[in-house]
Amino acid sequence: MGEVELFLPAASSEAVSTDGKLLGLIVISGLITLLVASLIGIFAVRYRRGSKATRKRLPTWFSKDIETVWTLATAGLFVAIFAWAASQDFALAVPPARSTQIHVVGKQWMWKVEHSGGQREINELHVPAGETIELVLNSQDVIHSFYVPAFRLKQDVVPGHTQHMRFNPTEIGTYHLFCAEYCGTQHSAMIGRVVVMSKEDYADWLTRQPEGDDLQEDGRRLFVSKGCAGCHYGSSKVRAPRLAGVYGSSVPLADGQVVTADDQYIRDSILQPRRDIVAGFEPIMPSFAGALTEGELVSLTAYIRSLAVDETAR
Ligand code: HEC
Ligand SMILES: [Cu+2]
Repeated sequence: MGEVELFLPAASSEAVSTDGKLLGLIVISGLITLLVASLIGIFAVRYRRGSKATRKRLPTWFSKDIETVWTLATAGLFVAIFAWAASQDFALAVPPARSTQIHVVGKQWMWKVEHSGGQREINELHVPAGETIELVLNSQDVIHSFYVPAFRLKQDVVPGHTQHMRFNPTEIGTYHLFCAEYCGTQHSAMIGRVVVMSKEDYADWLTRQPEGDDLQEDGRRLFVSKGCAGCHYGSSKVRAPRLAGVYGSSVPLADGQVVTADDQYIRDSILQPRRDIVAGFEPIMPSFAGALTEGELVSLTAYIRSLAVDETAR
């Protein structure tokens, strides 16, 4: 970082596979260019005006066959390249069995990061090498784009949507972080750095951060202070669904649909409660749009997620 680099470092396994694809494309196009250029050269010399080369007409079926073969060959090549690249993209989209989840909120004009232990940082992201990292991205205002060239990864962050971005950092070091979507006058200042550390250094770094409440604890407090508990705790007189075990389950809705309660669903339930009404309940939950910051939503979701695991926390 700092000096001008000709070749970007490849600091994640995704970077290695992306570079592989790029190299593959360059080699294939290079070989084809070479083939076409040399044929042009050879034919230009061989059939130049006045040369004694035979110029007999070929039967039409022959040129038709050649035409068919090379059309099919190039089409096949394109499909093969597509399948190769798509399979790698699909592999990226599959949630890993185990990952370190880190929440990132983009806002004009900074990246706010929250580790699951409650550690917070701004325009910096510390991650351990050799683990699958899953970033859960949200935007508080406009469209931003989380871009780490050394990982060859870029993810648009659209307000109202929860985006996931996964990578396996491999090389210890410090790398550029950019916002790659014009998001207002200070867009160009929305830059930061990603610090890839060894597992031990990362664990050490986490303990050295100022004690913040962890996200679950933060969420539990908000759940009470924002009035959610008044309806959702078992002792309430209002009929509202219990939230223990909801996260990750299939929720039947009043309109007959069944949806999976993931981050996006929890978020929509809080911000647009009228959209997905749980079957058997009245649509009495008020919308909390504008009343909660992105960070608070992240904490509330973390709390509701923790209820799925810990049944005693009702
Ligand atoms: C006035 C009572 C009331 C308040 C306050 C309230 N809720 Fe609700 N909530 C409900 C009811 C009733 C439902 C079921 C009907 C629906 O889906 O809108 C519900 C549904 C939900 C669901 C979907 C549950 C499921 O089983 O799929 C979530 C998640 C949720 N609320 C979270 C919250 C959070 C977080 C807060 C505080 C920020 C909150 N609620 C505040 C009454 C309330
Ligand atoms: Cu931005």
